[in-house]
Amino acid sequence: NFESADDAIHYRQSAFGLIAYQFGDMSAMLKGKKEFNADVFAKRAENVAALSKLPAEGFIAGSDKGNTDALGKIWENQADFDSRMSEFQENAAKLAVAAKGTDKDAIKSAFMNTGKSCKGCHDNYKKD
Ligand code: ASC
Repeated sequence: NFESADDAIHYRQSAFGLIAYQFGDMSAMLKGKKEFNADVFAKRAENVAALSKLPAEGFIAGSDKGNTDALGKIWENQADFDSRMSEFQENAAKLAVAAKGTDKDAIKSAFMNTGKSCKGCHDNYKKD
């Protein structure tokens, strides 16, 4: 339980920041901006799968007020938000599985699906 909206906002932003780092590194490898290292990639994907479970707890009622890009719409569409969050977690788990294998197309497609989960929620529920 958080003491305040600010604490909840800080918590979820910390988790998203760690997710973004993992994601950025995987993206660089898939785009050929850095050498693809299967072990590092698999670790990043594992990290996202684990980290994907964290942010939801930080979206407490009233925490659209403060230093946040989260829109109040989240709490008016809680079921949709929750299902998008679950879909993100499922896609991240699938990416972690694919990343343990050697099928680059499967890895890329699982990565794209996870990215779509990120973007889908941002487009709907994040200030631009
Ligand atoms: C990232 C990042 C996002 C997502 C999104 C995916 O690396 O910071 O917000 O990917 O752009 O479409």
